[in-house]
Amino acid sequence: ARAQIGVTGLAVMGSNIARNFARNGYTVALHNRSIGKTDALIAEHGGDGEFVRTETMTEFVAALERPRRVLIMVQAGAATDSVIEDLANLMEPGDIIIDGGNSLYTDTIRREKAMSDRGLNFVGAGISGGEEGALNGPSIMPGGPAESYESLGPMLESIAAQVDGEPCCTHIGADGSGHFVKMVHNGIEYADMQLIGEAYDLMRKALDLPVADIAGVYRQWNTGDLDSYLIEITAEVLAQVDAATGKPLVDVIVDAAGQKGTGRWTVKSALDLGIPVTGIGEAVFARALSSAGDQRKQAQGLASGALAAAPTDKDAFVDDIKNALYASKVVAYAQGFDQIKAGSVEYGWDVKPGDLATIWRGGCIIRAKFLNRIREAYAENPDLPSLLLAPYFRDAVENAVDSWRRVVSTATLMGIPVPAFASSLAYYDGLRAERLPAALIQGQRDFFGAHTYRRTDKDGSFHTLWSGDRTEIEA
Ligand code: NBP
Repeated sequence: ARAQIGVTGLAVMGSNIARNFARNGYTVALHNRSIGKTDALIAEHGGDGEFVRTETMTEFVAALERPRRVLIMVQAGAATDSVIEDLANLMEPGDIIIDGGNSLYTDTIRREKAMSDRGLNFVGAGISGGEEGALNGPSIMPGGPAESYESLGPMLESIAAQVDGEPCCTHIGADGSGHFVKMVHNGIEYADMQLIGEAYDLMRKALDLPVADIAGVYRQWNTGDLDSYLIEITAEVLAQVDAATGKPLVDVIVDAAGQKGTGRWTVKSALDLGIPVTGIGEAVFARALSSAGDQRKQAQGLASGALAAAPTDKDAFVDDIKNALYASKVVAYAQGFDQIKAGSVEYGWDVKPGDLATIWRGGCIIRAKFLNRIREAYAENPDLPSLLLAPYFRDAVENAVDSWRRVVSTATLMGIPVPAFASSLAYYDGLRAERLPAALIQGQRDFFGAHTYRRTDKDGSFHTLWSGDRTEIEA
């Protein structure tokens, strides 16, 4: 037994993380359901460090020093359950099973309980950064028992991305917390991608800019406040020319966005927690609409109306779009952090939002300069009621708000869909409104269902006798 860590599941993610461990000086036991991937990894990258080739689960477990540490990187769902069961049958109390797949956090809560009943430590770890991150430094969000982080933490921190000398990995909280925050991270990623997409669509349809110029705009934005991985890759995708047709690649890609489920999970969880994640919700729905091919085809003749002319000052409107993107992005993060706060209270995790901003600065898909500002905001006030109320973001959004309104109104008048820009602005306006039409809704609810309402001028619950003499009674 000489390996310090084992990795089972050697598809793209697992093999790259195994190589990352090996490159950091750890001896890594390798296992995969079918031996081909194990052998391919050793043949192609055996020189990265010390690997122990194993064929069976029994051999694999026997190759590990104690307490054993095994990282599972197989398909989420039933495959993960079956691998956990196989491992648990061979492991001994104190050993650590880490699930690094994109598991649903409620599955992680269930698995952690089952494993702790058997004396094993179970760590659900969210890992972001795709294959490149897995190899060179991902952002890692491990949950599970705090004790297990003592032996595991230093190893994970050493393979994680590093920003300003700090690892993009920290213990998040008990059981499903790591996978929960990874899920919301992915939800924010959906919103960010949708917002970037809407900005692109406006530059094409409202301003008629050539795709190559739009690539240049993103490249330029990437030098300022919007500096982020997603903006950077957007410029690269837009600059790509299709070899077969000579057109921009983006013009030959079918405009139907796929999804694997983490965005949808985020919205479902937010609905249960009662947290409005409107930006993420719009992003998930926009992908669904994009994929409704037949409906879209049949709806193409629907009239748009013809109310507005395109903006005449293109440069000024590009600037407006940039500001609208920034403000909407702040809303998406504010909503995502609200959801994390609510999940943390619901499940008793004590997640620190500032820690997340810190470990999301590198390695992961939503890495951005902007996260430094979020980190500072929570350092200043850990109990921030909303990210929108942190002085820095408050100023930034207030400075952007005129642009934001011009963008949403221009898009609306021109018939260009901007669901995420528009819903983020509506959320901002709803949040800052002194009075909301919810008072009327309470009246309606009381009318048809005697649901009662509270009054602004005295305590208690009240009901109006709507079908009687319409006097008010205390309920
Ligand atoms: P996949 O999600 O494509 O899974 C392939 C691996 O699962 C192979 O090693 C396969 O073994 C194994 N496997 C399957 Br499928 N069913 C199994 C079973 N019943 N028992 C044992 N092994 C089984 O791999 P991936 O894209 O590398 O992702 C791994 C995990 O990381 C997933 O949970 C994914 O959601 C997550 N993740 C992926 C990314 C990404 O960018 N791709 C990013 C972050 C997280 P075989 O070789 O024998 O078929």
